[in-house]
Amino acid sequence: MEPNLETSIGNIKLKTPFLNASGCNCYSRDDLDNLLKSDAGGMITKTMTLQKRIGNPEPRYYDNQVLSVNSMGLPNMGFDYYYDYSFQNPKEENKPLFFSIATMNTQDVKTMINTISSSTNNISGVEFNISCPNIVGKGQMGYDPEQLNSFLSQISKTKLFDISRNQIAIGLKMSPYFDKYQFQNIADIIKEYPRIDFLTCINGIGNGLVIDIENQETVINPNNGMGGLGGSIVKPTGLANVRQFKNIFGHKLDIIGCGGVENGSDAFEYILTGASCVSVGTALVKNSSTIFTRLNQELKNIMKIKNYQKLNDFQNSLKIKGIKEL
Ligand code: RRO
Repeated sequence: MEPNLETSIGNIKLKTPFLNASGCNCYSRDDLDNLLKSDAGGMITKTMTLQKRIGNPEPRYYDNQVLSVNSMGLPNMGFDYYYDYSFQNPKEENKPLFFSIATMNTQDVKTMINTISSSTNNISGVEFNISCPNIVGKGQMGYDPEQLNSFLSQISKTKLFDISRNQIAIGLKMSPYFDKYQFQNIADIIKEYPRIDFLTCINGIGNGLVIDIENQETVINPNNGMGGLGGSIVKPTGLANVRQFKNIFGHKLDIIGCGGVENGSDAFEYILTGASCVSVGTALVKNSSTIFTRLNQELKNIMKIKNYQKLNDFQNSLKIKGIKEL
């Protein structure tokens, strides 16, 4: 029998665990239509602000065999554009559509989520991006626990948080953390908001510097040539972040693994570590949305070899070397 790849984010069901990572191939209607037609299990928009933004000067994205670096600066078409698009994608017929929402301006966030709350028919989830590494003059909320708590406290009083989990999943796009105590500190805040269904771990590792040695210059222009890192070099950090938050939260929320997923075995690793879904960033930009067909097949092939019928047969079952199971 063919392995079954069905999974869920909160109470939202997906046919396969793969989504695009926000920011990757999801800026325009054409991009979103390509995702809609693809074999991804779900799709998410570019992080949006209330008003359209053009973002940082180019060149602002670069990739090679092992990494990507970007300082896009949140270019997006503005909330109304994506909200209008959502009406082309009725929930029952198509794949779940998630909205990625920028969190720089809480008043604007409230305006956006009030509109979403007035008609949730076409939107299956909202992911608040608390971790953009590239906004000039703004640190990441993900690294500022007080600011995060104040933001969550305000938005948790809006209508969005009263909508049933069956209608809409609510999540956070997380910064990458590196110190053991950071995980617990951030989790202690998130625990206070039990309506949060999912965390997406991780956004790019901020402010990396990639150099073109031939020209002795940076490969991108904004932010003194520094930007968020993605691609296969960030996979160990992504996996560790999924693991740490899964250890803390258990079944209380779902985790979407993100960072360096290029093939089925990368996805297998994330699910083994505790992820329910896996998003694809750099590898999607390098290929196109047809990558999802290959990823589904490769994950199924691994499951067949290992005799797993469904994701739950191995999800969150990572063993620690040298420790015997009881
Ligand atoms: O647009 C960007 O510069 C950007 C965003 Br909002 C983000 O969340 N992560 C990233 O690597 N780039």
